Amino acid sequence: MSVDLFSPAKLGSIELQNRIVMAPLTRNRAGQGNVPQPINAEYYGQRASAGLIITEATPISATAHGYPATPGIHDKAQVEGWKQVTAAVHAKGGKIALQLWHVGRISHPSLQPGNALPVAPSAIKPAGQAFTYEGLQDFVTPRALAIEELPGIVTDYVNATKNALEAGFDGVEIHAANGYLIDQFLRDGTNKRTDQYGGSKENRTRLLLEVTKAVVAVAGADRVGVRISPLNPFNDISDSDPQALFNYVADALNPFKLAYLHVVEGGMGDGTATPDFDFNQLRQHFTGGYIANLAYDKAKGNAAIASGHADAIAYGALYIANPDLVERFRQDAPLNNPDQSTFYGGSEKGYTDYPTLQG
Ligand code: 8OZ
Repeated sequence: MSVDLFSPAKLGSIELQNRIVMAPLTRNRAGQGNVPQPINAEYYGQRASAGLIITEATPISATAHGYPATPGIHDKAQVEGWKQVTAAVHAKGGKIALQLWHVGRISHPSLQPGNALPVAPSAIKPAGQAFTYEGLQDFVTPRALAIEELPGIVTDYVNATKNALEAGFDGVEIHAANGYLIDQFLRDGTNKRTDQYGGSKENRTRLLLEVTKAVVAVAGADRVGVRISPLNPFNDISDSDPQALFNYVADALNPFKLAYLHVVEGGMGDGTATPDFDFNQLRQHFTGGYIANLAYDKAKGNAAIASGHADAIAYGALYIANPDLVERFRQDAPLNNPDQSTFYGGSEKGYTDYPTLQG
């Protein structure tokens, strides 16, 4: 029998009942103090038939925040809140990994402790505006992290990983994608450092490797994934040679024997990839499990699994609108359309009220 989206899989030590993964999705519905609420547990529990759920990006420290109402994993109340989420998913036989997030420069003083400047590899202001509690506000020029501060950032990832395990997660995913802190270090458009964390691609990858090593030491490599987005220009990120950079990133991650590499295979928005980047080549470089994401449907997902390109496929927008996506794919049933106006923030509308086939 051939392998397809409905075949079980093992990513590291995480056993998936199928290869349909719920992508990380920012929904801005955490409660006071960035604490997960019962409604968040309900939302994730509704989607527990996925082979693996990856949570929305989750700030690892107070300074890692860059958006309103994103649930953190850096204090006791947040850990208690997340316990409801993992319990809801596990009660239905699902698996769930927490995505570890530091936004770096994609923040605003109003979202920072003491109204401080956001931090980044270099003091370069991103084009665009931050989502704040007071509405959209222009990004500011961030403060470049001193080299002495980097071990503290790694420690924040370690503490967040310990918290995630205490909260009952099956794994953690290091968010190294979409123009946030680790991606800001990786790219030569945002990293102009002259120390050992800037310059060559080896130096720019150093922070990712240090974070990965430290997180692996806590969780075990077989419960750790890394997400990258070589082509995504989101958050004003750029690089002069993404193919060379991310081939190297894959090579450098191989010795850890991670559970998986999760790749956003294009630019968010239209899903188109610039023709000069070859995701198959990137895949060849990585020796472990591979989750592909962006603009996949059922047919493309099955084709990517059958060809050996991917071990599993992560679906984002489709998972917002279809809590029973696995069953709908199984039956080739019609899919609900996601309502963009309720993606970020709000209540149960557009969050926990999408119908299943059962109603
Ligand atoms: C959309 C809106 C806000 C945040 C990402 C965490 O792109 C995000 C995000 C996406 O990884």
